[in-house]
Amino acid sequence: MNYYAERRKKIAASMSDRSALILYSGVAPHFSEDEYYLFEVNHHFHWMTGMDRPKQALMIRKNAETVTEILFIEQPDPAMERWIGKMPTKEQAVQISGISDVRFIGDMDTAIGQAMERFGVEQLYMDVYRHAVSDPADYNLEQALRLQQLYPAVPLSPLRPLIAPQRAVKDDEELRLMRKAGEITRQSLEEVMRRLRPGMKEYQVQAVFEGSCRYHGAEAQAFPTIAAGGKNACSMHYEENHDELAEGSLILLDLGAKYRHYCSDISRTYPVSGTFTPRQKQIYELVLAANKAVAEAAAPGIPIHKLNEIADKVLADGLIALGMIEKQEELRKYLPHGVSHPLGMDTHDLMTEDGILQPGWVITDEPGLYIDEEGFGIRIEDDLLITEDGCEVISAGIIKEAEEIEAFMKKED
Ligand SMILES: [Mn+2]
Repeated sequence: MNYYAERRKKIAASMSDRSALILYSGVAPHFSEDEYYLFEVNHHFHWMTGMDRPKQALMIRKNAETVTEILFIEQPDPAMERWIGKMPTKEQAVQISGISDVRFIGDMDTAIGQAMERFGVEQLYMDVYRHAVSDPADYNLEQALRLQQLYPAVPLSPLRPLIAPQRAVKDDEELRLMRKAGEITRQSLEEVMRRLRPGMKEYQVQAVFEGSCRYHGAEAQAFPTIAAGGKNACSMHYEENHDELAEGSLILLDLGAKYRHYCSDISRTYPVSGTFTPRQKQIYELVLAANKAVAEAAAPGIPIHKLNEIADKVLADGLIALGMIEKQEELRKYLPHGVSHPLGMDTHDLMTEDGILQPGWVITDEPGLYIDEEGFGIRIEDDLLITEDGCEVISAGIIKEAEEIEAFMKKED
């Protein structure tokens, strides 16, 4: 079975009659002089083809229930291969993607012309996503603007609403990669616990984690590593990681390996000296209880935002009992963020508009409490796979009980 063929079948099923989908893998943005940023393949393109090189494209045409697929790749060029290594051949592209009609990218515009004129395409689907108004257009958006100018009578529709509900549900191959990303993250967090000491710099903790991820086969980090000691944990997106870790303090780590384009997103909070103080443990246990309550509640049919209420209730009740707040509304003082988001190729992955959990979705479970006045913050984040009757904590192997963490750090001393 070819997973990519199965995925394309789902997208084609939701395309209208007499329509075409055109999707490019993209190009690496320019950095400076003769350098380019690392190439990141368009995630929809990779999801639909399994290919991950620049200057490739996919065209799907649908006409009276007949679906035609063409994959375009760069023509292998021996002179270029001397510099960059072997380029995939047509045969390899057929093998990976399951698309039998593979052509060279130089022939793409001819194929577009034929589709538009000869086959009377009346609807065009492209990736026209824009995150912020101020962002420069990415490659697919540029191409959409170009084709819109060439074919002003053919309406352009965003691909995103078709693909988002499908990408939210992970198939077996995606789950295999996500479990592997999670496993590398577990191994690398254990390496961090082995080496964590007072006096280390936050960036050294980051280096231990990231070096271990690469050592175990991850190609990149899922997102910039947060290694926030002490009060730095109270800044939600602290990424500077340049401070020294003090004796008796906590370090909040929010990080994850990326394995073959799939992300893991985990937070753990460790005592730098190997043991939690009673006060740290008190707050830690409260966050852990909220983390477990969310995993307990996550199930098909529940809207993802409902998980916020579940975490908030546990945390607010706890803080009220500790006399830190008087009513639930005051919780925001200690918890400014939501507790869950979908996870996949994107760290904040795609989902349906209603956000109602379905089997096959992978979401995070990340409550936290940030006590600025006491100089520490705690977040515990797991990744959950929604199953038929609840969820599976796919990061269950990454220890999180306070006693387990203390025992692990002691043993490794
Ligand atoms: Mn997260």
